[in-house]
Amino acid sequence: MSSLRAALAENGFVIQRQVLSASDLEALREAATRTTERARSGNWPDVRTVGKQFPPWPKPTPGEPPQDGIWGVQGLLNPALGCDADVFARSYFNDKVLDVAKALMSCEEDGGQECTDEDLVLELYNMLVRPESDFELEWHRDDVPRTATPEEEAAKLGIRLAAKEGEREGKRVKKRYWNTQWNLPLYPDDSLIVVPGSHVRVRTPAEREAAAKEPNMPGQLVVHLEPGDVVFYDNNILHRGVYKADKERMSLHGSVGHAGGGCFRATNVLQHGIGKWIDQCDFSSLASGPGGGEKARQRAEDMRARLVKLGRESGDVGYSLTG
Ligand SMILES: O=C(O)CCC(=O)C(=O)O
Repeated sequence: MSSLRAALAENGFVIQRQVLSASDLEALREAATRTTERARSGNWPDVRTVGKQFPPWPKPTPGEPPQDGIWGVQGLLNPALGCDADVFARSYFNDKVLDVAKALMSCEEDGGQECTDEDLVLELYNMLVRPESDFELEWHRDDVPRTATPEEEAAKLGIRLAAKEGEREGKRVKKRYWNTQWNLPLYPDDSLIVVPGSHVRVRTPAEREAAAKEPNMPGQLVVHLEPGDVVFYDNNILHRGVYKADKERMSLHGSVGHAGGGCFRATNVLQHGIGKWIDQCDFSSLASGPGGGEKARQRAEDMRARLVKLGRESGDVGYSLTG
């Protein structure tokens, strides 16, 4: 498991192949298809609308398809999705996903501690879907605005700028991960593009000067995933999404936190409006069925309780980025 951490530290992402069984995948595709249709037709309030990259996204008028279509569905654990929320919950709390997340948030070196179930905080579970017209995101880091100076960027990334005049390369002060984020596609997926290693350095002059949607960023890598693969990534890696209207996409987009991070993640998580319904979640379906049991249900409840506590302690969190 420390090899996962080493790969994340080096590249800013790590891929695990085939974490879902064929029957999990089948059930998820059915739930995801129903949920996407509901959202496309204007019958789900929390969507990512085409043309807008960051929250808050406008709410559709109930029953009317959002004008320019959608590229994401928010709130897969929201109980208003009925039994589809149970299917999504089973995948969010899947041991194969959470075991990797725990490994990535552990810090066994330098007297640090292993991350256990008791540290986990429920965060986001959304789905990124095929838009009905081609759409691209700008290059970004989730928590650092484009306008950040190299000094501000270095501070956000937890790196030190080299002291020598003219040298911009940052050297990371050992980073402790207080959250991890993943994409788990249900169809072959190559929408996510990253610049490997960019999570531990400030942008180069070429990256700063590049067009917001530069199609050929130096060193960029298209992340190719098969259904049931999962990529975990540092959400401050330089990345973007490119979406084609004629290519099916349903990618489960999750994140989980470590309670030790305190309010550090509050804005990133709560800006998505999850606080409005998280109290109403019911994870009792996890007490039975494949991979389930009382322990799984209790872990989910405890993760939810840690998020509710975070929300209570954080107050008004605002938004990470605009646009
Ligand atoms: O579509 C993707 O995989 C990337 C999405 C993304 O960059 C974001 O949500 O900030």
